[in-house]
Amino acid sequence: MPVDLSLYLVTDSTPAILKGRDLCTVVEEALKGGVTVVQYRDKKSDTGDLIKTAKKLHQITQKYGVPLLINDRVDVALAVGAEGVHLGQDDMSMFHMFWIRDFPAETDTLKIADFELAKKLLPQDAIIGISTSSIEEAKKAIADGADYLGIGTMFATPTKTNTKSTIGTAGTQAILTAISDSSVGTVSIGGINHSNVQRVLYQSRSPKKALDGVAIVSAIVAAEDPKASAEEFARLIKSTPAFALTPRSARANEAEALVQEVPQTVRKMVEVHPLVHNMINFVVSNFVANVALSIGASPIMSPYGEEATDLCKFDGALLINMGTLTSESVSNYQKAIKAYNTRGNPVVYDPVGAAATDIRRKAVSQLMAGGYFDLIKGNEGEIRQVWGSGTVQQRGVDSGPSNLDGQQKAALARDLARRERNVVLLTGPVDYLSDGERVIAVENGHPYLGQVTGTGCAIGTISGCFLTAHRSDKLLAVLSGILMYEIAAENAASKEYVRGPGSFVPAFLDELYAIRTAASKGDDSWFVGRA
Ligand code: 3NM
Ligand code: MG
Repeated sequence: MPVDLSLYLVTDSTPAILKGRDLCTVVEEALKGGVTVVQYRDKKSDTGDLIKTAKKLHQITQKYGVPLLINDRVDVALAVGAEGVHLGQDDMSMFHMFWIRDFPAETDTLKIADFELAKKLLPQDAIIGISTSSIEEAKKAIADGADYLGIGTMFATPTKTNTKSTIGTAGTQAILTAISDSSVGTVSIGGINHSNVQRVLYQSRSPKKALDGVAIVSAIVAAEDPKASAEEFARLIKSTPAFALTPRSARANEAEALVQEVPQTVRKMVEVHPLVHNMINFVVSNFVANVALSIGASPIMSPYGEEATDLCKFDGALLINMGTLTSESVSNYQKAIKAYNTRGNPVVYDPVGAAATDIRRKAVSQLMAGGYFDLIKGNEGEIRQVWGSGTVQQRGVDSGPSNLDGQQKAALARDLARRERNVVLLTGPVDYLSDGERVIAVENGHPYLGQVTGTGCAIGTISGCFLTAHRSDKLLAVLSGILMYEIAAENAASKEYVRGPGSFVPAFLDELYAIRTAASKGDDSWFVGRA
């Protein structure tokens, strides 16, 4: 009988998590809230106490028709008639077969025999789950005959600090891809809470295999109200995240059809008059704010993460540009990203100098683990760093040369977008834009753009404005922003009075303003024959 793994509760009896409450009461509350499977995990109590508690728990879980699994202890599972066990890779030697007299005494033998022995001793229909954190472990567990895999550690968590590796959504996706022809059940574990559960399910998904559920310890057991917490998890698990890409059916002449939609997308953006919240470097702040004003958006420059709780309520986007990173930036970004993700308002990530220093490389990993970005925008080096920050098994472009050709750049943008299930813009002389399916190369623009600070950063801000106004197709939204921007740059550079970067800047703002004014009147002539 297949188990419903969707909301998998793992218990914890440590005082910091249980906070003096009775474990059985907490578990019953969680069951009322909709937990679909319970694992009794207690690494400290002695066998007598384990059996006593497991018995009580089993009476409760049976009332709710939910299976009870015992962590590590086949003996305890047998003693109370639990529905199964969960075995960890590192727990393989912790076997306590106290009544099997002829059981071999060598630890090595115990380790090897663990799974097989559990299979042999437990009833035929018992559920056996295995912890896995790599493709190899997952494949081995499937070959052994595991019913489901606990895949982790998703995010670093204070609940279990001795975890082997933090694999994130990208690592989880790599495992799911590698085992996609197996029907084995899968749950993700580690640091999952209300604010990230939808992203965990959404971003871990591989084309042919998705997670069946999430395993939770502290976000339910340590919650003020475990029932309410479980209910909220159940609701979130069932619903599509607000930031999800809209599934599209493929069309013929895709690129041409898409380009034709650009002028109306620009009109829409001007109409919406989006707010754009910039957490941006101080070098370009003024220029970028002026660009946003010129295109008809409302910029606010705020590095203060807590302000996002209010700012995210407007029809607008968040831009994270880590060009002048400080010791406080990452925690501020994370607060803001969480607010916008929860609201479903777009977030753009510009990982400026991503590979430049240790601090920045670490910031990239933290941010990639900490939220969903509708768009990641960067140059080749930055996008490569982002790509490398989240893989269990690096592949493809990682091993390639450091200077990618056009085709490799297009593939990198596409692979990252596919993995993160978002849109990626890899900038350069030719910009590559992808949503994981479509890849578009944009060759508009002018060399003066490279001679003025902030012209690259402004693309992040502009993209945020367009993503706000046009949510049904993120790729089209970003494409429209780039084309408006680069056509304005071409127009500005062609003015007689523009002699270099200095005179280019005011002309550029004027041309952005001119396109915005035309668009607001429904005039699309600025676009005809330009892209
Ligand atoms: N196993 P929380 S992480 C029990 O990675 C456990 O295998 C993990 O706790 C693994 O939901 C973990 O409070 C703890 O973060 C998960
Ligand atoms: Mg274990």
